[in-house]
Amino acid sequence: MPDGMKVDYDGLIPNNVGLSEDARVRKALETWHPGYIDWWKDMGPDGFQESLVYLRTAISVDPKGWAKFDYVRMPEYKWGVLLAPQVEGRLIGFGAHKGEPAWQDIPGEYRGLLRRLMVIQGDTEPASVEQQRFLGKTAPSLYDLRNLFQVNVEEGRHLWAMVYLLQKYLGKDGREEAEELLKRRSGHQDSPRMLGAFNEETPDWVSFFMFTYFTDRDGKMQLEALAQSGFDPLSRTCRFMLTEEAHHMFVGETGVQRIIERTAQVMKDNAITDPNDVARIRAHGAIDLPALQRKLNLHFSLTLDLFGNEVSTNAANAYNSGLKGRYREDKLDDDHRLLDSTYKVLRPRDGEIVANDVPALSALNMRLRDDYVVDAASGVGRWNKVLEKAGINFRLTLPHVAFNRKIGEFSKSHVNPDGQVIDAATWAVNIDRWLPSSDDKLYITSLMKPVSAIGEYASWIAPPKVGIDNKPGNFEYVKLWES
Ligand code: BYC
Ligand code: FE
Ligand code: FE
Repeated sequence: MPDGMKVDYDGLIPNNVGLSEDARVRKALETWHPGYIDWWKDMGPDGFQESLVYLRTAISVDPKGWAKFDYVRMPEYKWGVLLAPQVEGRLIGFGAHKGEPAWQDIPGEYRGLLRRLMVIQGDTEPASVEQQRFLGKTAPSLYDLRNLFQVNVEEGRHLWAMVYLLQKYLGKDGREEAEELLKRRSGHQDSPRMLGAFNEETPDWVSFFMFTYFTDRDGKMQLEALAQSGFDPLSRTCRFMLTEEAHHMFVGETGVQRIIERTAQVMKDNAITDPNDVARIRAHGAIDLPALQRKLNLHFSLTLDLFGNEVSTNAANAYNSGLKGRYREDKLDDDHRLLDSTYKVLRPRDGEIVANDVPALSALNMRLRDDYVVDAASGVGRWNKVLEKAGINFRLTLPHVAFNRKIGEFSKSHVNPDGQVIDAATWAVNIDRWLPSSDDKLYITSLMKPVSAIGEYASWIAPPKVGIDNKPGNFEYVKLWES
């Protein structure tokens, strides 16, 4: 294994950043550790802390094989500090410092900006664990239960990733932020998590799969943008986090796909040809496609809010300073400064949606969101392939980006999923057709019964085609009680 890829497992905190020779940061992290474990026990998966879970743990940062699988009790998971190997001679790729050597330390003038970016990133990670805290109690199978917990422990590790950077590079300020990250709570009235979508509920497994498909994908896009950072330790951290993120989105994509497969099977077995024949589909314990579309509409629109305002001086500053780039900045072919270019931003004007040219630097949130929508559409296409093959006359679609928005240009407009600006009355009459209705919620909640026998799956979801780590679908992915 090449140097810099191996992880040191000797101390309390597995790492490839030389913690054993860095007494100050090691001590800071060891001091933070008990509070983290308390947080995990209080706010992590409820009721499964003693179960043995078949989890992957990183043992190297080599993208070709960094994981080892074994049964682990979650509080004993090896949360480590893992950075992608340093690239010799890496240069800053964009903004005012383009072409200068990447920073190994934080330039004094950028402490505030970077602190904010790292704290916001860090805040989302424990937030998602809090949102998913009760889902274990209603898992549709041991396979899905294990996937939930894998996602949860890795989001915990992502918090560690940001806390390490805060503690190492921002001294006392960083230590205070690290403490605060353990204090805020998703959905809490007085000390909520920082971004809107992370204070929403993830009340059931359909939402969990939509969340890991759509919202973890915002994680991917933001991490890709931060992986371009001129602050090299942040870039390296995000590059390794991205290798974990792929699994989270896989869980979401295949989860939704398996719901569709099951619904298609139920329709076929019972000669139901109309996808809107909700009563009959539900009578067989499957999830009707219109309800699935409404869940999709909700989670897609909530996630779009995470890109911030379409026009943002924060984003312009972060780019100009070389701290946060565009999606795949290093693959783009332009001047990487954006001082003279423009970008199209969608806005409501007199009841229409128009595209205005604005300075490209200030439109970077819009641009990242556009890249996100393209990325998110690809999986929807794969879901529709399943419907096409099954001969079902229904297609899932992404709603218009202006639909159901709370942040940005459209936060004060009502726009339907097709992208037409409508009045408040029309919105109110149709909302149950476009977003999960109380009827959907009641029905989906009624399906959320745990299935914990080895190899069995709930009525509303098909088994996976292949299991995890080449294990079959009927592998004991979680030993609920030690035998
Ligand atoms: N909710 O200039 P603007 C993940 C605030 S997900 C509440 O447009 P900016 C994960 C904003 O803070 C990835 N407030 O903002 C996924 C600002 O407040 P201040 C997380 C919001 O900075 C699943 C003000 O409005 N990582 O990893 O251009 C599971 C003006 O806004 C929201 C990141 O987001 C909101 N949605 O853009 C687990 C990367 N949006 O400063 C994990 C780091 C905006 O004026 N963050 N505001 O008081 C950023 O790059 C940026 O902060 C944002 C916002 C893109 C989020
Ligand atoms: Fe994460
Ligand atoms: Fe994630």
